[in-house]
Amino acid sequence: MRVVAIIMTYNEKENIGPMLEAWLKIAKENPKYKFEILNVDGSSPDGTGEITKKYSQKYKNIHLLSGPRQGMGRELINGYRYAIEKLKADVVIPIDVDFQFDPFLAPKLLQKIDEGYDVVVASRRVPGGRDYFNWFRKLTNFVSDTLLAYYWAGIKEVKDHNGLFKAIRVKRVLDKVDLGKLDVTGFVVNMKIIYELSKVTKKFYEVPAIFGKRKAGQTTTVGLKSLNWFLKYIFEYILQATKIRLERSAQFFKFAVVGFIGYLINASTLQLFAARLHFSEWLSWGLSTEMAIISNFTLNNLWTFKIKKISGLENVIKKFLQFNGTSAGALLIQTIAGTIGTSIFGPQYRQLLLPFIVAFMVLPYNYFMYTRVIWRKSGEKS
Ligand SMILES: Nc1nc2c(ncn2[C@@H]2O[C@H](COP(=O)(O)OP(=O)(O)OP(=O)(O)O)[C@@H](O)[C@H]2O)c(=O)[nH]1
Ligand SMILES: [Mg+2]
Repeated sequence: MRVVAIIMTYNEKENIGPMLEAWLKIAKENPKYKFEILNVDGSSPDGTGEITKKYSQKYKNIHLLSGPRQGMGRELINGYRYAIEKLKADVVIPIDVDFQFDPFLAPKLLQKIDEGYDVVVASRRVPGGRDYFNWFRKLTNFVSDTLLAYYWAGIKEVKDHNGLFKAIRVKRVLDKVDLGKLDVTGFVVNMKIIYELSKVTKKFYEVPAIFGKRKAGQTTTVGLKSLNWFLKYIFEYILQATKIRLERSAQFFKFAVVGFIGYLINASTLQLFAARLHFSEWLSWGLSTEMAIISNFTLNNLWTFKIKKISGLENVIKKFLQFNGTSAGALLIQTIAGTIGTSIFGPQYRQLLLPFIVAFMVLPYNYFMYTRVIWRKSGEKS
């Protein structure tokens, strides 16, 4: 397994050497993984990149990605891309250079990846984890992490959204994320990536981590010293959290509308087949349910999940059959319960039986299938 550590730096000449040494040591102590060490440096004027360059001449698994300072967000995305495309990463581990996170926690994160988790976060918000923030940072972190990310945006996969240090599986996880969409500059990038990842996997894990004091050098991003940057980052955080909130409610709304249309189609075709065309009872229930399934699939594909729209005839057919597969139970339940119900109560109760069956049998069944399928199949949301 190829693991790429992504070390972010801006003016960190005191820290970069010890951090590279630490990763060389981790690589030596954990020979079961193949480590590549990538320093993403925003052309630090203090010569941080020069130090990495010297190391890279001596160690061929040390790499430097240097470019103009674009802020943590954009540069981290460049780092992910470089790790995936150039260094062929199976797992990426971004980390701060200043030893606030202990890099020697990495093997523990990797162990959880080996166990099958896709995103393993070094977390200060689970028992055993903690931070040494001052009151001001505690406050800003509470607002951004707990209020904005957890409650407002509703990202409940993890409790700690703002740390950089985490292990992310590439195949079918990070490579499914549209990195171009992560167009942010500040530290909100960490929350945003957790959100994008939550669309492709539910396999998150938080390993307790202690976030200590910076080992050397000075803070580069947040702090009262750079009030402008600070306000800009906070504003960006509020904006992004709100965007996520809206995206989620819009999707839920569309999903509900599609379901309602499906119901109307179900009810009207049931009436048509059974009362007008005098099809047999079970055929009418079965056919009308299938009509609703087709409508739900088509509208959800074209509208609700437009972003991830399935295209290409072969793919559409495959997905449709799969969708039918998970709906087979609903089809059976509705056909059997409908036919039996009508034979007991009489055909005049058909239109009353339908909502009853949908609400008390089909919806609970779908919910069960949905959660079970998601839990079983990692990285794939059908
Ligand atoms: N490439 C790049 N790295 C950056 C940039 N800004 C900050 N970093 C790095 O990102 C990491 C986190 O920044 P820090 O300044 O430590 O932010 P912080 O941990 O919130 O602040 P402190 O608690 O004071 O350390 C460090 O490794 C920085 O060197 C940037 O614009 N570009
Ligand atoms: Mg720091």
